[in-house]
Order: sequence, then C-alpha cells, then structure tokens
Amino acid sequence: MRITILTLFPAMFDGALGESILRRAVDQGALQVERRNIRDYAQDRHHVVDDSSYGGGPGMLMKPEPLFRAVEDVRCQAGESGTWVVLMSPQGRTFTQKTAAELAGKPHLVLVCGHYEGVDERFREHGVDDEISIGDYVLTGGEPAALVVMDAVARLLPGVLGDPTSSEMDSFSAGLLEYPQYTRPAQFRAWKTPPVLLSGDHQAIARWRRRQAILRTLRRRPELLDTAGLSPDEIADALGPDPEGDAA
Ligand code: 9D3
Repeated sequence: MRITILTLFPAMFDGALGESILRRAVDQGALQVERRNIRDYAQDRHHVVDDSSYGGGPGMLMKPEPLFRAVEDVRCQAGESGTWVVLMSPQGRTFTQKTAAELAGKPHLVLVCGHYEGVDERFREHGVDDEISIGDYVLTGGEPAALVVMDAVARLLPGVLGDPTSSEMDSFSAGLLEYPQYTRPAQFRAWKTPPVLLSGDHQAIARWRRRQAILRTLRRRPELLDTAGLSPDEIADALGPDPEGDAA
C-alpha cells in the first residue's frame, strides 16, 4: 500500500516514521510513505497558501489552488485509479477500527492535512473523496490525525504485525475491552496475580478472562456491548454466579 501525505509540515512525521512499527512496515516494503509540501504547489512569488475568510471572521483559511494542484498532481502521477483522497477535518466522519479496515483495502491513500481555521469549502466539496475526524477534540492541524490514521491502517497490512493475535481472531472477544493482564513477577509489592492465571487450567483461565472482559466493558464502556453481538443471555452466562463477588 502507498500513503501520500499532503501537509505544510512534512517534518512532523519524521519521528513516527523513523521508529517502531511504521518504520518496519516501510522497511519491509508493506507500506510506502510519501510526503509532499502543499506550499510547493503555490504558484505566486511568496508561495502563499492561506488567506482571510470572505464575509469576515477571525483566522485564516487554506486557499483552494495549492490544494487542488497538489491533489491533481498526485492523482495524475498515480494514474488516477485506486487513489482515495481523504481530508483530515474536525467535520469528517469519526474514525473507528472499521474505518481503518476499510482504508487498509485502498491501494493508494492520500491524507490531506489542513491547518489554520480550515480549508476553502470548494476543496472539501470537489477535491476529496472522503473526510475524516479522529474524535471530538480540537487539534492544531490535521497532522496528528493523519498519523493516527496511518498507524491504525499500517498495522492491518499483511505481514506488518506478523500473525494476527489469537485475541484478534477470537470472535468471542470482538468488540469487548481487554481482560486484565499480568506478567512476572507473580507478586509485585503487595499486589498478587490472580491465582487462576497461575493454575494451568486453560478452561478456567478462558472463563475468567471472558468474564473480566465483559465486566470491564459493562462498567467502562456499556455502549460497546450493544455492538459486540452478545445477547443478554450470553452476558448473564459469562458472568455466571459471581465467584469473586465483583459483579457490576
Ligand atoms: C472554531 C472552529 N474550529 C473547529 C473546531 C476550527 C478548527 C480548529 C482546529 C479547524 C481546524 C482545526 C485543526 N484540526 C484538524 O485539522 C483536524 C482534527 C481535529 O481538530 N480534531 C479531530 N480530528 C481532526 S482531523 C483534522
């Protein structure tokens, strides 16, 4: 897969691309990342990319010409087919794991990062295929959001993470929060690892984990249970008679 990032601040991606999983994905050839500076597509002498808003109001907007020229240049060089252009924007559809999976199927993603108070409406309307927000909070620009999208998409590409983990394969745990996890030492300070996890009884461990995952989801993110595909019976069944006395 290929990802092109259109940004006024290409260096903001240096750190993330130079480390860890994203770097490995690029080194392995599973992912090709290209950054282009939108300012390079401005045609006036001072490479101006922003201007004030018609009708007045505070702040600056990104001018349409450099944005259209940048996207059209990428689309032409890519041969047009399979290029999916996404504007990172607070007004976009909210990014989820489902969106990540959908975008991971595109051969060429173009992530456009806005800055200032936003972009000229004609670019939003006629220049892009999609518009995505990563959640309801205010960033200084689209770059951190593009990084989030790129990271979530990259780990879904074949070969990037190695084999999918068994919990990702396990349809029972889909849509639930994770169960509590422990590693050595068995006791740290006053805090002991739940004995069932040291018991070697794999069936008991699986039951305990499932119960913990459901309890935790019920307490912290009850709305997730609506889409986890669990019937009330399955929930009651997994929770059972409450052996630890910690029912919700
Ligand atoms: C006062 C109106 N503001 C909208 C909330 C203007 C504005 C603030 C911040 C316009 C753009 C931005 C920069 N943010 C993004 O470009 C952005 C973003 C975000 O702020 N939150 C979540 N997802 C995203 S994707 C792009």
